[in-house]
Order: sequence, then structure tokens, then C-alpha cells
Amino acid sequence: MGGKKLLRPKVAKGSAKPAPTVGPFALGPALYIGLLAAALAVALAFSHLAPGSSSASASSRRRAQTNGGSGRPSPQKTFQCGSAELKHLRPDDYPARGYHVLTLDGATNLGGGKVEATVHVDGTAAHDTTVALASTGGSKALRAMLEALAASVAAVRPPAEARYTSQWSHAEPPANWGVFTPAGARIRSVEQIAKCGIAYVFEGGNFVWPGVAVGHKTELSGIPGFGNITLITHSLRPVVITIEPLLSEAEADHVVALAKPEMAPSPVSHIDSDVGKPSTEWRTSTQARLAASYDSTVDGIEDRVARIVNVPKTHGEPLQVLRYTKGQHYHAHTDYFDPELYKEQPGMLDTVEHGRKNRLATLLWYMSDVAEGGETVFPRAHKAEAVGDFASCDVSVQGIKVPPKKGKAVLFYSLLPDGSLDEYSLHGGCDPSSSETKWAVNKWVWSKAY
Ligand SMILES: O=C(O)CCC(=O)C(=O)O
Repeated sequence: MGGKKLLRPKVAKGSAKPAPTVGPFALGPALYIGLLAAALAVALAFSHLAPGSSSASASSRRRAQTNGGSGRPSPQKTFQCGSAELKHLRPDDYPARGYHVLTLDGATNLGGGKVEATVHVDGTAAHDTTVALASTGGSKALRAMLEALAASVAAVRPPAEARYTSQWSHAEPPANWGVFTPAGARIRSVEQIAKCGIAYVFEGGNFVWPGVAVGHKTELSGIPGFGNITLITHSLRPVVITIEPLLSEAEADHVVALAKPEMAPSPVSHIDSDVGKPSTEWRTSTQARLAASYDSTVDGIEDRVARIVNVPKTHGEPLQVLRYTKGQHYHAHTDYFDPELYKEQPGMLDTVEHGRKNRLATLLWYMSDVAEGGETVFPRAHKAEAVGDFASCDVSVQGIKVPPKKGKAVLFYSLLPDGSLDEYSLHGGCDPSSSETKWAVNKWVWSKAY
């Protein structure tokens, strides 16, 4: 996982720690009323939702990965249903294993009885089944429903591809399955499912944006410190989404200025067969880490990430600021750590809990404009064939490229909704071919607290 040098805020009098967190009542009545108003605004905004490093290659085994921090819990999110409809299912030929959409016809409460939900298994309508919701009480009834759901899904779902069963042990049906509203709020009772009339179940326990279809737009409002955003889907496997903008000019400039004096060669975490090789075989950029909640700008960005990815702040690594000058790059790699490739590295195996924990998603921001080159390439987007040349940024035959633009972000998932590794998430940073420096920032979000 490489040496983690974190850039921490300078504090006036000796203490190296950031200021302690204070509760709202310690802030004075005016600020407290302000916070309440802001929370209400966020709640209202959600009610209008219409949602629709890393290793250096997968199949060649020429990989290595980076890592590094900590966070603190994000504020409790207000429970909001959102308004996803069946049009948010994926095309039948693009199932997302471990993502189930439950729909109820018009039920808004269980009225002491039993209601049957239709289950769209793996996010498509190809293998529908049903499950009963009984109002026997809160979370107990939810667990019973998940057990019944696991049995229903197993009965209709096609067998797993070999790779699912052999490589990953994250999903323990249904103890760690997560149930969410389409707005990303965690559901804790069957009553909440009935109230919303729809729920998403993720076997891996974490919310994963459904993607829906290439070109699909998901509107989100009330993003902390930012306002409204649109998530645009570019690929369903892996899920690749862009958000533009997701950072103001001032925020981008501030983060780059913080990191600039600390830039050092970017590390990679080598897989067993690559230990001892120079990292520059794959990655030639420089980088710096900003400690979690370094200052109010960084903290605000982290709040934004937690809200968009629907995962607590505790799951995020500290921001990693990247700099590529002309000709520098990061060849295609994955951001997850496949335990099969780190068998001789007990520290890494502990970090990924032998396959039960991993990087779930990456939010990568571009902090500068680059006239030519500097794209993020996904050579296996749209479930494309394995690639032989991990240095290639040519997508004329397969794959997609996201061009950099200051303030724009790309969100992609390294894990599938069932918690297993998505080998199609292979991606790389192409070298800028013009003279501008490419600045970028990585935020890696883990499937459990980091
Ligand atoms: O710079 C990019 O576009 C990609 C960076 C990346 O893949 C990484 O740092 O893991």
C-alpha cells in the first residue's frame, strides 16, 4: 500500500489535529436555525429526485495498486424515497448481478397485513419473481423479507459466471444485503418499502447507481455546497458516469495550491508477481494526499462525495491530487485489489479482509483543462474484450475515453452490486500530448469503513 504521507492543515498553536467537531447546539442559535433550514432544503430537494491506486492491468497480471487515510461519519441523511420508475431498469441483455428492484402496486402502508412485491432480479425484467412483505415489525420483518428474497432470486436467476463464484466471498446472503430507496437512503423496515412503493436491494450491501442506459441522465438537487447536478451514464459495465461540473474553479485552484508543494512520485501497490519492479513501469505522474477534512473546502468536497455515492464519509480515502506533465500517464489498471494477486502480502490481504472489503467506487475530478490528450480511458467499457496493450489510449475499436475538463468528474464502480470485482472497470490515465499540465484528484470510496 506504499508509504502514505498525508498533507495536514497547518494549525496556529502547536496541535497537529484539526479543530474538534462541535455539535449544532454549540454553534449558537442563529447558526443552528441556519443548519435546520439547510437540512429542510436538502430534504425538499430529495423529494423531487427523478433518478433515473490501483493496479496496472487485469488479465495480463501486470498489476500493482496504490492506496492510502481516514474519515468521519457524514451527517445522518434524511429519509427520502426518490421517484425511480421501471424505466430505470437496465436493458434485459445488460443485467447487474446482485441489484434487485422491488415494486409495489400502489401500497403505501402494510395495514397490519401482507403485500406482495414484484422483484426485477438483477435490474432487468428478464427474470421477475415476487416476495411478500409482512408487517410483523420493523427490521425483523425486513430480515425475513430478505431471506425470502434470497430464495426467490436463487430460484429464477441463471447460474453465476465461474469468476463470480471462485474469486469473491463478499456476498453473504442476505445478512449484509443493503436495501435503499432510489434516492440512496438506506431502508430499515418493510414499512419504508411500502411507503416508497419501490426499493433497490444490493447484495454487496452498498448503493450502486443503476446507470439505466447509456445517455441516461439522473438529476440530483441539494448537493452540499454545490446545488444541482446531472449524472450522465456512459457505460453500464463498468458503470461510468460523468458529472459536469462537480467542483468550482475556486475549489479546484485551492486544492491544487494545497498539494503543489508536496508533490512526489505516484506509487503503485505491486501484485505479488511485480514486487521489486519500478512503479514508473505503469505510472509516471506525481501526487500528494490531503488529510481527511484538511480544511473546510476539502471537508465540503468530502460531504459532496458521501452524498453522491451514498456511502458514509468513513468509507473514503483522503483525496489524492495527481499531476501529469506532457508524456506522463498511468497505464490501464483496476482500482480494486484482487486478493488472488496479493497472496504473499498479508498486510494487503488484511486490508481487503481476504475478499470481504475493497474499493467500491472512484470519483475522479479534473482540476485543469488539457487541449489534447490526458483522457481517462476505459478500454473494456461496454463489456469489451480483454486488452493486450495496457498503454494504449486508442478506443477506435473498443472502449471509451473521458476527456478532461476543469471541474468535471467521472464516477465509476470497481465492484458490482453483489460486491464482486468488476474486471471491466479497467482504466488508465492517458498522457497529455499538449503542453498543459493535467491536474486531477482521486477519491476512492471503500465498501466498508476505510
Ligand atoms: O488520471 C486519470 O485519468 C486516471 C487516474 C487513475 O486511474 C488512478 O489514479 O488510479
